Amino acid sequence: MRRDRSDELWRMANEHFVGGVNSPVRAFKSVGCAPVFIEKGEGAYIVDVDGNRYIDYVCSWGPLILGHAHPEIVRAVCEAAGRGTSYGACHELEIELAKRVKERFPSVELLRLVNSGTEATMSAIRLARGYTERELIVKFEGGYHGHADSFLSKAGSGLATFGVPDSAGVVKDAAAKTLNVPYNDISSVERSFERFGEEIAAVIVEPIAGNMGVVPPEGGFLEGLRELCDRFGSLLIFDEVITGFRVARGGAQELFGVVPDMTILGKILGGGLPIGAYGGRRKVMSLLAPEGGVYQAGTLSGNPLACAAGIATLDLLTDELYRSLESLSAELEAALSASLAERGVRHVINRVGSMLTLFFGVERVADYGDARNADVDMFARYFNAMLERGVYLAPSAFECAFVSAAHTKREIEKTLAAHEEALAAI
Ligand code: KE4
Repeated sequence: MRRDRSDELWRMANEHFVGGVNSPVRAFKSVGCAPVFIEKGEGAYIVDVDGNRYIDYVCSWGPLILGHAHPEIVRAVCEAAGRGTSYGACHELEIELAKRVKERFPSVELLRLVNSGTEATMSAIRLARGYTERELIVKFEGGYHGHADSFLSKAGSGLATFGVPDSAGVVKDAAAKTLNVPYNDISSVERSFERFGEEIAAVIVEPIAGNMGVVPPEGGFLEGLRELCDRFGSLLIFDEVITGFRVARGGAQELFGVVPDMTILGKILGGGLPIGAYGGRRKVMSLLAPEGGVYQAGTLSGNPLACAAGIATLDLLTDELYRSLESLSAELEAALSASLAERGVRHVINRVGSMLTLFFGVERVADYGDARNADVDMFARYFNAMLERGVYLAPSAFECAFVSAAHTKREIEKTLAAHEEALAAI
């Protein structure tokens, strides 16, 4: 596969950006090759600057549930742009987007639009602390909620489960206010609440984990979080940046029937343009400025182009579209798994709807500890072999593959053919 132009751009990018990228995972470090530079996206495909076409299972890390350059979204964005790219003032499109969110997420009585998932989660944590007048946050090992200090905290050693910084530059206090517990382990959460319950402002959870690879909640886990938060007066925050509008019109909370106090949204909400949102019960949200004393603001919040793209996207997400996403994704999962089993390759595929992860070398992944036992070297070889054969997977073993509405049986067949050749080659 020719990569001359990508390699030339990679050299140039490294002169301008740290590590050549604007987000670390794009550097392809964990899969041991230089990234390809994308020229354009077309439906289920991306085309790189050397003219190589790939079936895209990254979909910009989730937002592109309708595929690349969907004509309806392009039209909506161009039309909005013709009326100006930003007002920094109230406008009707933000109301239209909010109505669509509330129709799908009845737990959201009021919301606030921001510009990224990180901005939404960090603001929601501040609001939860302001509302409860408590400081501790519970998150889950392997959960990712963006790069705010509170979340770059990992389980400390020793008895205390107080966090220690998981990144340079994070002050100890910020990390220490975060308790890290294993995902799907409700008894660990219960023990944390028994020790610190009166100090816990909120539990933040990916209701279906996507950032350790896909890890679905086991029976009773989300219900258990709801019960503990009710018992101790803490807030339950569902980070649905990935799962929102992905696994169902109303996200994981619709799928599992557990109602959080706050919901974080992003990705699909903006149809590929920069956006984030947090929302929930009126009683909680009303503490936000300008109504209440919890401050949060943003120059481009509610940007009209992002709202236009989001409205166009959500209006196209019909029940029929979810049914076809489910059947195509199930077909892909079954065929990949059958092929790997036939070859005696130890693996497990975790899937919910059109988000899935293939883990090599393990047979069950129910938390971060399990995920870390996966064979990441095998994944790196598989990633490169699939890339060579025109299939673009996430360049990390601990991410999701996404099927979009632009993928058809033809893309699945081509993916399976590439998969057979890749397995033979690695
Ligand atoms: P952003 O700040 O990247 O828009 O959103 C942060 C975030 C919050 N919550 C969840 C559940 C998320 O998955 C994310 C961001 N997702 C990663 C990939 N899994 C973004 C990709 C990247 O970091 O480049």
